[in-house]
Amino acid sequence: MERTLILLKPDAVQRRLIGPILERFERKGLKVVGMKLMQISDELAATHYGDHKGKPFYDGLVSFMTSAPVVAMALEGNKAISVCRKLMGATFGCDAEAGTIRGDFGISNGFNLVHGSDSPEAAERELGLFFNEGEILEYGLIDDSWNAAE
Ligand code: DAT
Ligand code: MG
Repeated sequence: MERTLILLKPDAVQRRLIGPILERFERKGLKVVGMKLMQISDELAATHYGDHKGKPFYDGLVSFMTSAPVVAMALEGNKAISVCRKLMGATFGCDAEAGTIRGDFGISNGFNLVHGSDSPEAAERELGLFFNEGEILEYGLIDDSWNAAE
């Protein structure tokens, strides 16, 4: 089982797409183990996207991410990190395949609706940035036992 950090970015919230996007992850079989609406600080956005510091789009990215609330989610499942990246699609909406979140809901490069951790190391770091102790819950779902029998 893996956990990953998913953010529904300000464009997703502003466009009232929280429900349709969350549905993509839920119906695939991912389990929501943490979720909150957050107005993030410049500092948190800068730390989260620290690897991109110095790139031409960085300042715009930080101001976009702090422009309105985001929904932060911790999702759990079998290969959750790569499964979520596949559901999201390629970075730019114009390149993302139809059937993916970015491919179905947008065409922009930067306003691409959703963030997902890209490695186990990133997931651990990013979950720690967005969730405090006790905000990620452990609970059972009936199909956990079915998965265990696979
Ligand atoms: P991803 O979000 O697919 O992991 P990334 O980590 O390379 O992509 O970039 C982080 C975000 O920065 C991305 O979701 C959108 C924005 N971004 C990346 N490259 C960009 C570019 N060339 N122009 C505008 N925004 C860009
Ligand atoms: Mg990335």
